[in-house]
Amino acid sequence: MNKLVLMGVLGIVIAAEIGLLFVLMTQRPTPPLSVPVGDFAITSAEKNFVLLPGDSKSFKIKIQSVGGFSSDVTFKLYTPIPGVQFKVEPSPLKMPKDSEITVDATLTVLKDAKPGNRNITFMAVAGPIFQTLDGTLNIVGTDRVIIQVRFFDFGPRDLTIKKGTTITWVNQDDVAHTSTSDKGIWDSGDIAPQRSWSRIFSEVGTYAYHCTPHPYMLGKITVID
Ligand SMILES: [Cu+2]
Repeated sequence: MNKLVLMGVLGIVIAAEIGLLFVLMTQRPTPPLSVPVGDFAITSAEKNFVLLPGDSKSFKIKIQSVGGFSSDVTFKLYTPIPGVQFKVEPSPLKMPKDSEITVDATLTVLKDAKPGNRNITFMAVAGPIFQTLDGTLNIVGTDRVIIQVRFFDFGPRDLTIKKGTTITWVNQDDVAHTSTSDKGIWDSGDIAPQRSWSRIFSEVGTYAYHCTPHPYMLGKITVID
């Protein structure tokens, strides 16, 4: 009796597996609703942004369909940046053939975003095709900003701050580093491991600096009004 039940259960399991295998083998990927033909181009007059945490900036992106291209286009950042949001209205954008449409894009820097100057790449995607726009985003530091000295590097290496901001270099390496102005405006002297050094920047300008024991360690600070 037990043997019979066992064989029955085994039979059901095998049947179910054959069924599943059949479903898997006959299932084809759903074709996309529209496969884009041709290509498209995106341009923007504004590509370089200087924003404070909490700030938002609207700009225009122009999309042109080329060679009979018609598709839904969506937008995003090529590489997401923590604390940075990028939105385009409308989304998805419906691009008819031979059209040229200008959309409203908004770049938002959240309050907790880390200051620093970086590259930013905007991306428009239509199925397997995508186009990118390269720009820069300087998230401006105010009040107090920390530069981490770690792995023989300054982070951020390139930084924009408001006049009157205090920068603190925090040494997280196991060896001493310095923050030394290339023009001799300041010199921290040795900052021991796990120690820090601060300076207030009250004059507008661009300041290059380095680490004296490791001259390949380079940093830049831009002070704006
Ligand atoms: Cu160093």
